[in-house]
Amino acid sequence: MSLHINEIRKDFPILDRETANGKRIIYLDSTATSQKPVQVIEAMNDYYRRSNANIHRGVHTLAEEATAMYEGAREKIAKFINAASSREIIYTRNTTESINLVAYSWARANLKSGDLVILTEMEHHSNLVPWHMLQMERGIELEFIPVTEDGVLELDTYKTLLNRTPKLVSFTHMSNVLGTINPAAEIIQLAHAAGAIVMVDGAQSVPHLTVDMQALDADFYAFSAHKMCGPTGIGVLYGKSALLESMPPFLGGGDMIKEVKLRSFRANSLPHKFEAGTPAIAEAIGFGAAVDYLTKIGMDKIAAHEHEVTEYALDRLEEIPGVKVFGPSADKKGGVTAFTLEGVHPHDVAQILDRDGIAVRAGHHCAQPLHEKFGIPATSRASFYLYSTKEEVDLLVSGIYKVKEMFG
Ligand code: 7TS
Repeated sequence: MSLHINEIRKDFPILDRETANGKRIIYLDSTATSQKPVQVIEAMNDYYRRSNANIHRGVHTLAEEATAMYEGAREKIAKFINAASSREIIYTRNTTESINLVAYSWARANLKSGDLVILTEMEHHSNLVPWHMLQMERGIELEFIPVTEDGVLELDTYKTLLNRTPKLVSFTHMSNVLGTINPAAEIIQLAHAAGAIVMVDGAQSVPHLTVDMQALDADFYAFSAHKMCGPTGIGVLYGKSALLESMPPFLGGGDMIKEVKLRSFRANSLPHKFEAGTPAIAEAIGFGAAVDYLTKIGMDKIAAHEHEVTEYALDRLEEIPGVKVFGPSADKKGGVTAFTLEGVHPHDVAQILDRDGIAVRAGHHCAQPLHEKFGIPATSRASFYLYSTKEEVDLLVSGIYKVKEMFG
């Protein structure tokens, strides 16, 4: 049972547009951000046209409607990741802010000089820099689970590191460069057995896989709407309610309080305690519509489709002399193919592909240490989503042959 790809593509108006030189857009950059279906665009439009008001503070019709829509989206998101309660869904701006919330609130209340935090060598900068900052401020220690040549985590080294009783293990569920899907349940279970709290960067997993908070048992889990057919400007921090209850607030201001005196305040209950100020209301509603959209199609079908396209892309890319693809085989990864072309800078590859309307990203993809590990400054990266097709892979491959010709 595969996806009705032509029907799905019709939901994404942008896939129909052309570049200035009349080329159809071949969008192979969904790892950076996904495209948005009309269902999401219209949900946000309808909200502004019909229901716009501030939330949680009015008794009038519009305020009640806006509040119900904003909170309704939270319920949908909770269900989508099988959280035990929607109180465990904190709206943030994005994955980056979600990780920073944990670093500022939980970590600053719980970590002291010498405490160990375990990360991995394949982290996005957003799961590195907040911990570097805490290291500078607090003197915490950082260790990294190494990445093998094949682009998977060295779990034996992880098990050895766990003997040093880390306070926190924080890792990405899926790499945005290698595409590697890490064995999250196993990593979490081992961390818990060693007494550590676990934070998962789910920026790349939630859009592409079925994730189940209660089965995974992660303590914190972060993701962004914009990579899963939703709008920019909103993300989620999932946290187990007991942990969130025990943490101090992150930002102070309106909405996150129960009561304020001139010299003191009482924090609001979950999830509002962590949502200071007027939030991204239209974006939350768009996020809810994105979750509805993905749910209706079915995450298992989406994952199967992406697997098929990725397997095909890996076969075709590896056929090209001079192309080296990074990361494990298709069965261990999601729809991300980062590659180099011998003798051509990744930026030149991307720029020449762009002349044919083919959108790939080039650079270190905010994973500079990982590129350093592989001894390269940058890669070109083609990535796939539910609307990607094998024909688009074929166009990518022809484009790369063109680049090769130009560079002799
Ligand atoms: N973690 C991972 C694994 C990511 O891929 C990204 C974004 C982030 C965190 C940060 O997400 P944000 O929504 O807070 O920005 N990754 C990419 C990328 O690969 N290209 O552009 C953004």
